[in-house]
Amino acid sequence: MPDDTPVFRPTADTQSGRDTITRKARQGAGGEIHQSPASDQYLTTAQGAPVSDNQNTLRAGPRGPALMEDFAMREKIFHFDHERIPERVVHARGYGAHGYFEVTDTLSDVTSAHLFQKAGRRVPAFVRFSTVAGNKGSMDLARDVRGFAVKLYTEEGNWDIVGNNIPVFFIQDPIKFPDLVHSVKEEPDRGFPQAQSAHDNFWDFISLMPESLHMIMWTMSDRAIPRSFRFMEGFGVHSFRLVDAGGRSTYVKFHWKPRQGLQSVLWDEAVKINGADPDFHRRDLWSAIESGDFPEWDLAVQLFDDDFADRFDFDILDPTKIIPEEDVPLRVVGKLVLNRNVDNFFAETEQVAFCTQNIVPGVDFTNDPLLQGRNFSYLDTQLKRLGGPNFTQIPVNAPRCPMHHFHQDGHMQTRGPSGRANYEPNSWAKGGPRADHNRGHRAFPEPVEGPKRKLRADSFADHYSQARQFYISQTTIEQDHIVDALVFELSKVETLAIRERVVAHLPNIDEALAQKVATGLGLKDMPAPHKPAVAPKTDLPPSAALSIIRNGPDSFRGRTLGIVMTDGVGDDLLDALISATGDAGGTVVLIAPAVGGVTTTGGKHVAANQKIDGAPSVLFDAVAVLADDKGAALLAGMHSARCFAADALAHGKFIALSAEAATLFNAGVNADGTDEAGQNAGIHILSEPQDAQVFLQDCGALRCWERIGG
Ligand code: HDD
Repeated sequence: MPDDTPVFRPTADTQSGRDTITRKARQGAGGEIHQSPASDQYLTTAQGAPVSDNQNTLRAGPRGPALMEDFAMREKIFHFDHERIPERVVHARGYGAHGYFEVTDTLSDVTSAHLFQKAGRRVPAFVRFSTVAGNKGSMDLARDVRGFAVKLYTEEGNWDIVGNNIPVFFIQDPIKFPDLVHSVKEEPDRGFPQAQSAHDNFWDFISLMPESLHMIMWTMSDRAIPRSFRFMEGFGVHSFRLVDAGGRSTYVKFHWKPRQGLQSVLWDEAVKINGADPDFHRRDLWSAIESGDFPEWDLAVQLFDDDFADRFDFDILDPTKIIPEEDVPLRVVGKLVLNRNVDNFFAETEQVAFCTQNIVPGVDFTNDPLLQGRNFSYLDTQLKRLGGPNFTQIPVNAPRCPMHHFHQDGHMQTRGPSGRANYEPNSWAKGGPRADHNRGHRAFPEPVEGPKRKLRADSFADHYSQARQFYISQTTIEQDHIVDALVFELSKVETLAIRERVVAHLPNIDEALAQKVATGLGLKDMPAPHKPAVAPKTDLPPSAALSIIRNGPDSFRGRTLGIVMTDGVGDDLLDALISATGDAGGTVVLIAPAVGGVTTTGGKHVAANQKIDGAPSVLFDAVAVLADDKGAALLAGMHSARCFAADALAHGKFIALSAEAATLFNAGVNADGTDEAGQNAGIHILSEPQDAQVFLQDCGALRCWERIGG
């Protein structure tokens, strides 16, 4: 094997103990290390008293009753009993990492925010990605929106951009949020389904809420089954304001663009990944960071003014609408890099508290009603989840800039300022702290008037035009996936009337879409179309930015090749494939019939990372099988190897094979790689080591659509 073998991403399970110790020792975060190589540590209670016996409870006689007096036993069980905190009411399952945000282009022309005054300014960041509907223990590849919550620890306080990987939302008014969430979560009588929108309650709600249809197009698209957190975009969703030192306001929408490109899995892959590795996304992020392959996103802004807002076809305060990049181009102003895994999942990822209300001077809210409702909900929910108002003192939540305020006491208070003054104004501490009009956050003084009424603006009434724009912006492959997703989801709906009500909305988006879904569901008659409040616009142009396939990766960087090898694998081919993958910035996972590894033709022993049963091809971006005749026959007799091959073929994976392994994949493959049946696009027979380079070039594309009929 070559010396410059690409780093194998350690699997969390096999590396945990050893790795954790060195990592913690290196970073020293929090100061405390559970497992220490030093031998002079002894076990204590939480009060610090040394413990004499951690195996046996204090007893009266060897077979007698346990004694309440055993304070060490009582403290241990008491603490264990209280280990859990409520999981997030939505976005319960998530994974976080640390990094930094660096300004690459100043925004001083539009905002007074200190951060954006100078290119090169860098602040620490913490990001938590999540699914929405599933509970904390649910699987990563649910068809769902992904949360993309960013906390920037700026010199003017914490700024949270609590976004999603989809730029619009289901509803326009926060009063509908509990209904939306109730409808998608488990049905209350039976307590299932878990982490799935494919059930009656969700689609019942959607069918009665036409404003959700644009978002539904996004959630039925491949956006809802990303390949990993690293390959997805993030959006602030709402229109915010940037405000300059002179008080001038500019509207802004925030976009996070992955430098890795966009990539999603197929639904059949998602279903199988959930079984093979329910932690697929969190493992991917952890492994990438652990191996030094730090994911990066550009922060891009769309800036616009009231003139544009007045001209635009839709209300810029409506969170169910995008502003196409063609209408307001993106301006890249910074980069986000995630370069450090958490030391303790609970302390950091679980306890991190994002609040949309956390903004900094120079940034302000708009009257987007959903945003205004969120500003209440997030602070409120942290109180419930984290148990008191002092959650801002938990290290992951604490600002990294100086803080001076008169809040005091409360549960779990760890801050104990001395002195007499705990109110303001006071005459004790003449120097302050005092509010500073020039430095502090000032709300943009937008004049507001109007009668108090519960109503929805007419400018929010068009629910279909942008749903249509999204649909026509997709490639044919992606449109087919939307049809398949709708058919799948609605086929799980037991009530015919609900299925029909959903289908009745679709002609307002696209006639052919409606027809295909109706056919897929086997509906006897096409239901009468739902009558929209406002006639949908049919002249909105497609936007290339909305397609994943048009914005996919341009190389194999950050992606993974799974190589199945058997005894008798050729040294040259194996080495060449590993080197070529490393050169392309990818990672190799070696798979063998036994995890102990194989012996090459050259007599070298090569250890495997995975046994074939535990490493189905759905876990990899591309695959290879290197075997001699005997190895190929062995694999052909293994169900797991046959499934590996069948799935790789069906999912359009790029495939590299030693000539002997070709039969496992496709009876039609000729050893010389010729393809009479036309089924072998994307399949490379490696004869010479240099063929590996050509293979890796092919792998730069998303997948081989040609073979699977895209
Ligand atoms: Fe929310 C969590 C994103 C609408 C109420 N939301 C939460 C998280 C993300 C979002 C990423 C997870 C944060 C984390 O990782 O800790 N939510 C959104 C986006 C929305 C949105 C992009 C629409 C544009 N959310 C929304 C509304 C409400 C909430 C309308 C309530 C009126 N969201 C919450 C919450 C959560 C939450 C209940 C649960 C856990 C938490 O806040 O910290 O307050």
